[in-house]
Amino acid sequence: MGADFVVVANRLPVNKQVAADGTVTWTRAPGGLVTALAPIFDSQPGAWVGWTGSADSSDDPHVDGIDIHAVPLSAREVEDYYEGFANSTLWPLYHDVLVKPEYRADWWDVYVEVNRRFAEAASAAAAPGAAVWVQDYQLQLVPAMLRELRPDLKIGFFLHIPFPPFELFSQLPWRREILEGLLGADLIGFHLPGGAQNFLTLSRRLLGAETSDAPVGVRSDFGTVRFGDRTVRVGAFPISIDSAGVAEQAAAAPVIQRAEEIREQLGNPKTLLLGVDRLDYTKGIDVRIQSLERLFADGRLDPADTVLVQLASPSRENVESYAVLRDTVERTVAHINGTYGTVASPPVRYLLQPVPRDELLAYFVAADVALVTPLRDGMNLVTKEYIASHPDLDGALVLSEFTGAAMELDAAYVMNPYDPASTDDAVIAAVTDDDAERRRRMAILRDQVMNNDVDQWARSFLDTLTEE
Ligand code: GDG
Repeated sequence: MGADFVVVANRLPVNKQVAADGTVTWTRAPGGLVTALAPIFDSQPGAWVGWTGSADSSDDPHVDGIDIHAVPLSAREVEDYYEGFANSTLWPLYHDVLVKPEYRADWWDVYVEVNRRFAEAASAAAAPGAAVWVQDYQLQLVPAMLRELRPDLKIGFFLHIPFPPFELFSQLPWRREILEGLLGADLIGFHLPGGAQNFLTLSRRLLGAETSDAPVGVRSDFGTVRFGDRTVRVGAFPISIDSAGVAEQAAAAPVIQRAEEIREQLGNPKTLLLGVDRLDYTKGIDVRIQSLERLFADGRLDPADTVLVQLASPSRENVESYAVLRDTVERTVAHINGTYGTVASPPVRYLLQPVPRDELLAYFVAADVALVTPLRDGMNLVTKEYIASHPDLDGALVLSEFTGAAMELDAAYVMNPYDPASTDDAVIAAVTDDDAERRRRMAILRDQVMNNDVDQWARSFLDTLTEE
């Protein structure tokens, strides 16, 4: 039989709970992608192919409404495919080589093997003629492998991270294989037209494929790559959030109350700055903390009435560059608190723990200014969640021009994270501009986020994939 709609992603959208008596139950994980696709799963039978997140596990999760197909990975495969090729080769290469990518043939071999296993699982899950949507950089070979097994399928691919220009991508020893893997799809989606444009250039220059010349638009004016006897479409589909859902959750009385409590617990500072990120070297956590230190040192901000809350969720802790980043951030935080704080009120509050969703929203509501300062980021959903949490138009957003979000949200206080003066000036403007200016900017940002939600993202991609 099989499903008419299949999502293939590195991770399954499930959480495991083990009761005291050992009984295991599975629930839908409340993540971005599963929320985005929930309406589509509700309207037709759908399957999801992915890994549970545990190595060497024979778990076979079941949840309501989605036919789950677990792809098992051994501990060695997690090391070589996930921590190795995906997160120590592709992730840094696609993020401007912020960390030196490692090119290892043994990792590549395992990446190929694991991609094949995902393709086989997808092939088994899909009904004849089904639409299959493959997600992200871990699975770039799946489209071609799946097409080989199942030429009857409509295959889409979406990349959640930036797609680099020719000059960077060409470093990859397996550059042709990756391009050919992606070209197994009927539609390849990127967040930004620039990523799509990079893909067209690479297909032309590295594969000699015939490609369209016209500029790629946003959800329109798709590019094309003529590859073998097929034409592959390439487009920009900027991802978003469940804007109305986030706005509603952020406006709930317990969240508002918790936001007030947070400010009180922090000593009711005049200015509450907020950073929320996975602890990742792309996110520019060090950029904002170093800016704060300069602003204190120059007397432009007063440490007595300014607090920065940095919520950092642990990420990829087995990868060396992440451990290095963690040390740098922790040393800088300690240095600022040691230099500018008092025992009772350190100006930086840093958490290295994931916080529950409602608690996170309360921080969004409480913060006067969100600091989103990545050195490179595909989109950045934290930006959009912060904006959706401010229906009263209070709040201000400092946003790096190197995020995908900056393309749509140029009414933010946009800064260049490589330029300390630009960073400091943006933070100061966001803190000190008068209410009218802050509200003017927030109104434009809100219009953009409330009118372009994740449902539009998913539907525009899938409608383009399935249209005749
Ligand atoms: C990749 C791309 C692209 C964070 N800490 C906690 C927590 N979060 C939530 C945020 C947000 C999500 O995690 C992070 O999304 P981002 O988009 O900001 O960043 P990545 O994880 O790097 O995502 C990125 C995205 O894919 C989608 O295409 O935008 O560019 O890198 O939703 O709120 N949630 C909870 N506790 C935390 O401590 N509950």
